[in-house]
Amino acid sequence: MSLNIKTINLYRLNMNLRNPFVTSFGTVQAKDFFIVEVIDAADNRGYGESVAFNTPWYTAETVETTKHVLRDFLIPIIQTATINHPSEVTDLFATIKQHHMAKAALESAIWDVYAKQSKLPLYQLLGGKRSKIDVGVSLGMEENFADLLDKIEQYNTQGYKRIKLKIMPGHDVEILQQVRNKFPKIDIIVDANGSYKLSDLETLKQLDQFELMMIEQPLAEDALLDHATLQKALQTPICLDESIHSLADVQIAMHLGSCRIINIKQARVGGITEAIKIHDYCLEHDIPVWCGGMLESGIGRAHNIALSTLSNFTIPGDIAGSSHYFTEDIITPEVVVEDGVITLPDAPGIGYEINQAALDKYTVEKETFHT
Ligand code: OSB
Ligand code: MG
Repeated sequence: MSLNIKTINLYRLNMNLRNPFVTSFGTVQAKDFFIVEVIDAADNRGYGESVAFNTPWYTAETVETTKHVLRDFLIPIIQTATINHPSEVTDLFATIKQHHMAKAALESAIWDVYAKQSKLPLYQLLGGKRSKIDVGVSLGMEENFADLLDKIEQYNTQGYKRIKLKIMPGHDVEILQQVRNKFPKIDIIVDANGSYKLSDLETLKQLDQFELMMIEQPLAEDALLDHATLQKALQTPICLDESIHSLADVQIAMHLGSCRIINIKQARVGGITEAIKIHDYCLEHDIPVWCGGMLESGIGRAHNIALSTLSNFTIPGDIAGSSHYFTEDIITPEVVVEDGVITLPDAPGIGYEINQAALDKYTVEKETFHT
């Protein structure tokens, strides 16, 4: 039976983060993004979120490219297609190259509406067997180092299972030395967002002394060969984030020895179907994975939470509670983290209701498409 999608709504939202999020590539404060709403003939509503920023500093996509590709290419494909299962959507989009974040926003909404039609929680439909996931938090850089130490203390006390810290050249060894002096035992990931070069090898080697869980994306997005050289010189496992756009990228990285761990962001790999393929491949090849984040609102977060119930997500993801990011989220209930654990809601689909008043309040543009 076909999904029978009748309407697609594209909402553009502006939501401010409670705190500016500072990384080596820039600062995010005002979030400008899209929510895709897919409505079927029985008025089931599925939701997805686009995660690209206004500037192409994380990867190449932006809010404007997302809008262009959704309106002019991806939505028209869905308007004329007959879809029997959400896993068909990736193939339907194959004539459109890259633009994975735009694809994922629509694909994940179609998974949600299908789960609602099937009256199943999305995580169960995806094959998740556990209803609780362990989570960690990703902390941006702070101008004042004492503030960073306070935040680490605060999130550690709240029970987050591990802390991720952003590093960049000139903002690394000394900072980690002080963090380790104060917190000798906590689990730490560092994320460079591609800010180092292989010529920084001597600095990167010094990070081995801090017994980090991993170094995330030390080198540039396309530097798979250099990552392989670096991994051979380091004890600390490398995890790739920006470099991984597909299962094929994972296969190349593993063939070269570019990393030992994969950060899966469904939005970066074009949606849930590709994310599951990567998960399954990594499970088969003994490569641990974890779920990354893009400072999403509750809708994108709910998809990340559902995906994280799959068995090879053995490392806590970057999935903090709603209140870490926003004063008010657009879902209800909001995402709550208790002792570093999120309990999955058991309602059909993403399992969280839309907070319609909040969605309306943050919407600055809305466009409707019919099939
Ligand atoms: O590199 O993982 C990253 C946020 C925006 C863009 C890239 C990254 C991040 C984070 C925060 O580290 C993850 C989150 O809390 O959503
Ligand atoms: Mg990262």
